[in-house]
Amino acid sequence: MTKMEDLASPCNPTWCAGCGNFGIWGAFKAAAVQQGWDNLNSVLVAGIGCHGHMINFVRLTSFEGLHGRPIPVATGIKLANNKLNVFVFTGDGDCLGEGGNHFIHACRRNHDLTILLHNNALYSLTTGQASPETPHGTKTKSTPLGNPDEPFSPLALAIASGATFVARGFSGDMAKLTELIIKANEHKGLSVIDILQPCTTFNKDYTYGFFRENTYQLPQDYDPGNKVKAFEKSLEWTEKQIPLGILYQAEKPSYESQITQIKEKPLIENLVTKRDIQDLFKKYS
Ligand SMILES: Cc1ncc(C[n+]2csc(CCOP(=O)(O)OP(=O)(O)O)c2C)c(N)n1
Ligand code: SF4
Repeated sequence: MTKMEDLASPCNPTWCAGCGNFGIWGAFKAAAVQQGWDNLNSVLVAGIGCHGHMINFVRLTSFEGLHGRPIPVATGIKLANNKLNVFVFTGDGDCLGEGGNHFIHACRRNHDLTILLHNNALYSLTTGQASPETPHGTKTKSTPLGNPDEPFSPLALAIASGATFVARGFSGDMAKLTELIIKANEHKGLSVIDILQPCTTFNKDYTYGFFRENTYQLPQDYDPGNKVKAFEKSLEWTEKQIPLGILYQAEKPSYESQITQIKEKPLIENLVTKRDIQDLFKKYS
């Protein structure tokens, strides 16, 4: 059993007042308590950015990778011990810019990971430059005349690349986000939650008010098994028409479930034995 106090870290959050990362932090901890995630059954991996500080504020086993590289680290952890719940905390810059290649191939391989994509549409830690999610025309420090690039939908990319659980949450609705995090972790395969996360310091467009006014929950009768419909939904981003919830879910063998060497038991439960490999060297030299 995990209690809220077990997750309390000696470090107090350093995020700015009102930052959306607080909501993600609260939702993740609530999910951990409900599900009993602890140091023996779960690992958190983060990239570099404001989002990455998350692992300093939750007392669970964690690893902060290089910028853009939390997914390959998480993949390695999952392959070494496929019994673990492995959570990736990543930013839109980290996951879709620097780490875009890793994201695509993790989706394609359907690795059994839960990716929490803190999407504030900026590179915030480095003081608000344009990211792959910044709207066209937005003035930032790196685009003082207006962003000439178009953003893309991370959820459309995830569906097209082969992810099998694709959802969107809002950090301002912790209760719903907690549910999504639990469902994403229960899903066997690559789960991604695009989390709309206000950056109160640098993003003056994507505010709590903007998201409250412009998002809606997918209705009860929405069928997440319909891939074409899900793709259509993933491209919806207009006034009052930003869908929240599980857009797409499919059952497909995860990468890990197909690796025969870890079918019986995790890699780390195998005994390490010493072998003389001199004959091999001779054979191939
Ligand atoms: C290889 C590398 N490139 C660039 C940086 C500088 N850098 C650190 S954080 C960051 C942006 C992070 O943006 P995002 O992933 O969106 O996270 P946020 O801060 O918005 O949560 C950059 C460019 C770095 N640390 N390493
Ligand atoms: S800069 Fe933005 S994302 Fe970073 S802690 Fe402050 S409000 Fe949050």
